[in-house]
Amino acid sequence: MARNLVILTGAGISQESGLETFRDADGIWAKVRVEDVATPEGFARDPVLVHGFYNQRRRRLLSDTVVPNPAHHALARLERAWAQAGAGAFLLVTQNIDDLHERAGSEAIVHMHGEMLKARCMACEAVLPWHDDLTVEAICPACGERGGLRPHVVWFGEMPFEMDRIFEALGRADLFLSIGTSGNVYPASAFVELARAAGAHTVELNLEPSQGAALFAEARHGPASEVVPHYAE
Ligand code: BV8
Repeated sequence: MARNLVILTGAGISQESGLETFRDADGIWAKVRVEDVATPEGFARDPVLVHGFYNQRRRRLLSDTVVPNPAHHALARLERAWAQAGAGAFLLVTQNIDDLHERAGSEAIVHMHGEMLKARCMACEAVLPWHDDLTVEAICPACGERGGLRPHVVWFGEMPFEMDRIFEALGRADLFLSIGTSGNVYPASAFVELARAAGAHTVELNLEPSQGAALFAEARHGPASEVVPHYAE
């Protein structure tokens, strides 16, 4: 039977690669206020602070020590095996703005919260690869506007990307895996209910039970680098 698989990942899958999560005790939201660095209002109020927040995370992501971990590699292998078996549709939806899934070889990826290695021009809407620090002085290579570039990420109150494609995939899912996410942020936190409504088997692979744990038919708890390869093989 064709088996359409949708996978959702969150910060927990990148934690063992050395990237901070958000809501763990030592997480990002313990150090900076969401309102100041992850909202359009915060950016309008203090763009230098917000650029600094993302520049620091971008530099960390591009450092030599941050590489995909066995969980990222297991999902890339699973995608290839899925295609080779002609098993059905495969979609990897990530809330993460890092590029570790790409570096591990995953291809069918949706970055619903954007990507920190891209900038967007607020004047011409161009989306540009961006591996340097972003500043309020930066000039858009596409239109020449100075000071109009922002991180190409989705802040609270903004519309996540490719929601139609995600909802369509969830509507025909047979299997839904949720990996490394606390289930705190909507609309990602509602995906398990959409998958269940479509008749999918739902599995949570997480260090500990998430906020939405009771909604899943199955759960495996432990570090992603152990639990995901074991489940995916
Ligand atoms: C929207 C920016 C409309 C990029 C982020 C009141 C009630 C309910 C909802 C709302 C409300 N008021 C407003 C809302 C909506 C709001 C929302 O959900 N607010 C919540 C917080 C109250 N959402 C929005 O505004 C979204 N937009 O709703 O638009 C709409 C809706 C539908 C369709 C169209 C339009 C926009 C949300 C995007 C916000 N941007 N970040 C960035 O800087 O990264 S959110 C931020 O949280 C990140 O993107 C992150 O990806 C995301 C989710 O966090 P997690 O990935 O889950 O990370 P977390 O630290 O929380 O959890 C990590 C988990 O991993 C833990 O469970 C931990 O145990 C586990 N773990 C740790 N280590 C490991 C591990 N697991 C395995 N192995 C390990 N080693």
